Amino acid sequence: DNRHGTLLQGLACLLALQLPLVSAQVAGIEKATNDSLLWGPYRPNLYFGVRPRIPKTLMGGLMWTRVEDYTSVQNTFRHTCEQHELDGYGWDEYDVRSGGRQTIHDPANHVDITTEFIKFPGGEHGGSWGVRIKGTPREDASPNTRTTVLWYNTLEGLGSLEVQGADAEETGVEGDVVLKGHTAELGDFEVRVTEGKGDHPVTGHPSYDEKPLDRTLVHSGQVPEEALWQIKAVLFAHLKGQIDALVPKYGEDNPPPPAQIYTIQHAPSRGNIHIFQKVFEGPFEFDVIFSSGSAPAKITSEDLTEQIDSVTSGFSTRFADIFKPKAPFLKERYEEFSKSLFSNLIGGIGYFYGDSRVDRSYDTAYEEDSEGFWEEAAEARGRNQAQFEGPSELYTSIPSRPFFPRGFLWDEGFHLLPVIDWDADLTLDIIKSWFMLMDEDGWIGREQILGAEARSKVPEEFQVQYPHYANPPTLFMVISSFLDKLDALKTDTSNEKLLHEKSYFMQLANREAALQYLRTLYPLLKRHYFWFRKTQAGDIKSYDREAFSTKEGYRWRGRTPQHILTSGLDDYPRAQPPHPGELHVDLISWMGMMTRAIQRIAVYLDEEDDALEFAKYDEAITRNIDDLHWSDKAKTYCDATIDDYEEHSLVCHKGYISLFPFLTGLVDKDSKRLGAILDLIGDEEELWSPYGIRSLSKSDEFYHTAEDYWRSPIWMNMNYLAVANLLNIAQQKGPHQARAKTLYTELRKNLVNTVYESWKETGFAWEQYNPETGKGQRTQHFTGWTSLVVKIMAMPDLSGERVRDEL
Ligand code: 6A9
Repeated sequence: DNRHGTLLQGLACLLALQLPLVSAQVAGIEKATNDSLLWGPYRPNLYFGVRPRIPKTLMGGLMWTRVEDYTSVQNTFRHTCEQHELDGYGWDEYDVRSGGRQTIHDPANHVDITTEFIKFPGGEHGGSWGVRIKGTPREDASPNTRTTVLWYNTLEGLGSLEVQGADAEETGVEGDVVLKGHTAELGDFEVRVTEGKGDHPVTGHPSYDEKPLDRTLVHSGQVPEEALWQIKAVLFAHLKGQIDALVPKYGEDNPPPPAQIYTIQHAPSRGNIHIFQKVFEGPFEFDVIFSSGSAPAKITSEDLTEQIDSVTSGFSTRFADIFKPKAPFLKERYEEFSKSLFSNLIGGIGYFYGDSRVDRSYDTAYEEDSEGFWEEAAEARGRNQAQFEGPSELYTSIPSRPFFPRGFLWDEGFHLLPVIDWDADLTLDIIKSWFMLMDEDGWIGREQILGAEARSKVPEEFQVQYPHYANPPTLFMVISSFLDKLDALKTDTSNEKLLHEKSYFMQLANREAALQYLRTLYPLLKRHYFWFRKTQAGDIKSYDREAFSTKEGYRWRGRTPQHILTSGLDDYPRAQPPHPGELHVDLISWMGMMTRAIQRIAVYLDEEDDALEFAKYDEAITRNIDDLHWSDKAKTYCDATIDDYEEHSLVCHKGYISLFPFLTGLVDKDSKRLGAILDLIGDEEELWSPYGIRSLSKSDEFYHTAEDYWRSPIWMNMNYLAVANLLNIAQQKGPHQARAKTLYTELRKNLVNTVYESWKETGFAWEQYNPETGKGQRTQHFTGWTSLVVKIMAMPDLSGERVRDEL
């Protein structure tokens, strides 16, 4: 009837009113999160470089060198992070939202440099920022060590950049220099390079009048865009021109001193590249301040001073709340260590933009379905069928600033496990960025080498990505962690820790925002999941066993006799020779982890049919892990292959591979295999070492052989999974609880000490650790998954010792 009708109409009105309200709130959350993440040291390949998360835009960077002789400048000129040239560098404290402090120890230049980077919210264009650059001569430096410091800004794409009020007729600028600019995304802005503090060399050379060193030199120019990231080469060419002009003027036997000769021509104007140079003698300090035109006020050096203090103390408080190391790591030094590792992880986050090389030939050899497939595939790769694709963008953290400053898919899932405890919104943004790279089929490239600058670091033969190559789906672990947090918040609103973190958990604290995020992501997750099932399926028809009626068996594509790079465990020993019928136990385990994660999301989103389907796969995968991969003889999980008699046979090399069902959380506390798994972990003749779990058993024939990359060394990502799963077993009543507790306690202690001792000794985190000596090895400054030790320190102490000796 009528009354009923109006009521319903009224209700509809209310709903209509309410819905946009909710989404406006969600949109507000998104804007706030985007604004505070817009700027950052998002060029982690540089010692210090800043840019916004905008494709073609304003960038900045820092360069320096000692200038005391004519010859060493080539080798001591710093810009991009390189291995083995510094005594340690990185963020002691860093928060993506507010900023932090980096310290750089440069022995060859006899100087320590700090970069204190601070963000200032406000206005319509993502706010302002400032960086304070300080140089302190090292102990061994002579008191008049001369340092040349260069700051530069470049502009890609449309917009303008012009030095304001500087006179090219002068010999430099006294006081601050201001660069005015405009782009569509950033609006109007200025970059101010302050006069700063410090003495300048007075050389007494007759050229000094022409080239005095007590002011800031500015050189502006217009160069092709491809040249912008190669600024060092551009600058060196320019300096050479300067030297060629200056030297003849004063004669070969009386050239201007190095501090003077290595200076740019003062020529401020407009252009897409602006270099600012200062020459100091002894300690120095100056600021570079970006003020957004739409922000209420320009930022001053005083603002910067004030904020540096408050950001530092804010960071420490939050850090103590979230990651305070638990016993036995109570000494102050562990907290400092933990802060540094974590800060380097999030201080290493970068924004990348550019094209990439993909081979989309779908060459039949890439089906890898015949014997000898790897030779055919190698030939197909040799036919160079790659094309440029994109450009695309990626917001991600990276394994290592000097060596691999770019995104790696399975590394990223590990990176985000600590990051999500600190800043859930940031984490969700990074996950989204990765899933946006997915193609129509559901593929995401394993290694993201976007643009010419990123490519310049990678040998040609490693640049091409193939759309049938996978990499472990670790981002699903992070999504599970997000759901854990949502659940914890729902059941325990008094959970102080989560509430404290609320400001960085807007999508968590706001249920509607969380659901909306998951709903948007879900189709992509599904596409990726089904891409895996289809493209990495194993050929289990050949296994003539009833239990294998379901198709759950998997094989990594892209293997060669010596490597399965796609598995992430590059040279781990596998079946020989490769066979198209082989099945990989690590892959089926990843599939199990992924299936459980996506099933949980489906339940969350009330996708009931999907949830039922995933539950079926989960059951079959769990069963087939045992049926296809458990060896009664070796008492461990193994890869499978087809032997000479065309029969299913197991290939057992004890090590990380054998632990995979356990590492991915698929082995229940009551499993009858759990005892054997714990035996393997704890056996000193097999995987156990005083420094962590070895990648391959000491008793395996391939231990320490060939490249010895994943054939003995201790890797922190796998050890993290081991310690986390031991903890899980240790916290539930069950037949193996006590054993798990002991192993957990010992392993946790060993891992932390290994990374800590090496960090203390060398100043760096390393890619892996030696199982015999505990020393860090391979890539230096590997601040990627090695940072998981931050989470390990914050895990509970289950030792039960009332009074224990602190380490
Ligand atoms: C080749 C060399 C200047 C190898 O951490 C990234 C990856 C891991 O995903 C993988 O599991 N690392 C591990 O086995 C490093 C891979 C680096 C490849 C770069 C080019 C650069 O030469």
